[in-house]
Amino acid sequence: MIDLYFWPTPNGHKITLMLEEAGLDYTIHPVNITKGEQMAPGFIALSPNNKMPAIVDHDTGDGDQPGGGGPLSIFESGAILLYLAKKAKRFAGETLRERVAVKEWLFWQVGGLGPMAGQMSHFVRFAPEQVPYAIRRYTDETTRLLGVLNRRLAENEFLAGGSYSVADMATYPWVRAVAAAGMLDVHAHVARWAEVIAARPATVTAYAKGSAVSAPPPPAA
Ligand SMILES: N[C@@H](CCC(=O)N[C@@H](CS)C(=O)NCC(=O)O)C(=O)O
Repeated sequence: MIDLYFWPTPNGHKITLMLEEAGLDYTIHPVNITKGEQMAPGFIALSPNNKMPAIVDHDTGDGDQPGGGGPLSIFESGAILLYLAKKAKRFAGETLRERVAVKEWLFWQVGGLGPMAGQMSHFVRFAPEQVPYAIRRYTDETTRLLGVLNRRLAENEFLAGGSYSVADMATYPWVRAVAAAGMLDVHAHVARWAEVIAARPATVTAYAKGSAVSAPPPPAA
């Protein structure tokens, strides 16, 4: 059983996508980042950078190794996805070249598209003051990165090549988030790829479970 510390943002959805694809048992523990729950000492003990997602795996199977046995906590979405791919023995590429490509595009996402699109969203939607330079800088960089993605997907079905992988699962939630702002209109290959991923049963289930986490409670009877 895996405990998932989660809030329904793109970084959170990456992990539910993978857990659903892999068919691993998990329990969601909401970390309401809009109320500062990521700063609670109990959560920081699992995720020292005080950001979600984080997981705790209670069934690591490494009891015979030095320091092994007992629950294992993991923070940083890229590290979590690579761990889960190893555990599931799936979604990390099927050939040497695909396995290298999975890491290239996973690192590209966590170091590039995620931070840039996140800053764009912050300055466009949440900043208490309008900062035109920041809006332009992060929008331009996100647009450039979508162009990079579009070129890759013009020649490959998925980011690693022919097989769906954790690199796609890391990237898709950010693309889905910016699609609402009309940013895919000029990136036809990204739009094609996003439609394919959106239709996967695991994607539908992952987003349904994720959205339920922050849904308002039903009115009292
Ligand atoms: N590099 C981290 C980023 C995680 C991240 O930025 N999480 C955000 C939500 S999407 C968060 O927990 N924010 C709370 C805060 O900044 O205090 C990862 O990939 O896991």
